[in-house]
Amino acid sequence: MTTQFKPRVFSGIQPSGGLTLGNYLGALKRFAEQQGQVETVYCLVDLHAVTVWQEPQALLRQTRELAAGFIASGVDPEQSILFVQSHVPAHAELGWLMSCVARMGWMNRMTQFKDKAGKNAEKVSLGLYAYPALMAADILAYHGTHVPVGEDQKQHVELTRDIAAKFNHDYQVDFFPMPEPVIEGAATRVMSLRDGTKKMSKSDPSDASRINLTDDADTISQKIRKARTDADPLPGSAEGLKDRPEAKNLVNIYAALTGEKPDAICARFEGQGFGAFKPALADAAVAHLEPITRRMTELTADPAAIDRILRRGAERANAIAAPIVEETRRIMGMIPTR
Ligand code: AQP
Repeated sequence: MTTQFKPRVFSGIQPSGGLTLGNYLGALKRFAEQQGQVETVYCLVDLHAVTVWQEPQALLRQTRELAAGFIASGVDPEQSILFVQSHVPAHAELGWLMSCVARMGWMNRMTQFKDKAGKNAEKVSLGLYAYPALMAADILAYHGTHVPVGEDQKQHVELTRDIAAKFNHDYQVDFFPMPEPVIEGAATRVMSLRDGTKKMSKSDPSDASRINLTDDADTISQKIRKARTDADPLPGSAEGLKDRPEAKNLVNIYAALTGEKPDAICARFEGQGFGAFKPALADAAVAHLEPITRRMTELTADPAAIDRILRRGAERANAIAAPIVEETRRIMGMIPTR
């Protein structure tokens, strides 16, 4: 008989830099929308962030800023469990156990590792390579069933399913659920403003490539005005954006911000150049992001209050994850601690 797992949403974001519009549309906005429908567990994954060098003071600041970004985007720390990964030992422990289940061949296929390591694969940390096994543990430590992510993380959630299935098969149990990646909406992959073939990323060396959630109205407008586009006017329907990555990206961002369909946006701006479209996009971005930025500034002014929220979240997270890890150890044949 297969176990019916209680639906539980789990997702995380790395405090590896300031939040971008990509993180907001691909993750935060959707995290807030999931609340109330099912139990929601959201994690600031600092153990993932340190797989590449993080200057300690910057990591501290970025983690608090990320917590403020979650809350300002509508994640309610009462309704959701909001916490820092390194505060809950279950992550590191289950990460090790899951890295003993994952196979080298599976890990070698992970495209994010190849992208991040580039030609430097011999010099990057072992942690960067093992990252997907830790991510699997993050999800499985809560018996997470639904994982809202952007396109870039789909492969890692699929690997989590492979690890869960192998564990269940090897130990003849039905202990871990098969988590589903939830990839929905117009902005599952927001692209760089400088290169429509690269995703918008908080660690891109070019600040002009992204909109940060801390950018003020003038900076947002300027970045959108300077965003790379082609010379053609907007087509009458979204179909006409095929093979025009930069144009498609700007229309998709507008759609995700306003809730209007890309087809309707194209029909409204048909025949007009980006000189007409960009100011409308800048207005929509500023109107949407301004209250979030303001709230983030208020919240980060009181770091002690943020730390209290995160510690309380860690207690709630630990209450779910610790018994799941204890049971994992028992299944594997380790002497119970109690
Ligand atoms: N450009 C994007 N479009 C849509 N979704 C995105 N996400 C990230 N970038 C985009 C989603 O945000 C969540 C958190 O991502 P993460 O911080 O854990 O790592 P990442 O995917 O590697 O994000 P970044 O911004 O590119 O960070 P760095 O530069 O440190 O690697 C995920 O759900 C992700 O899909």
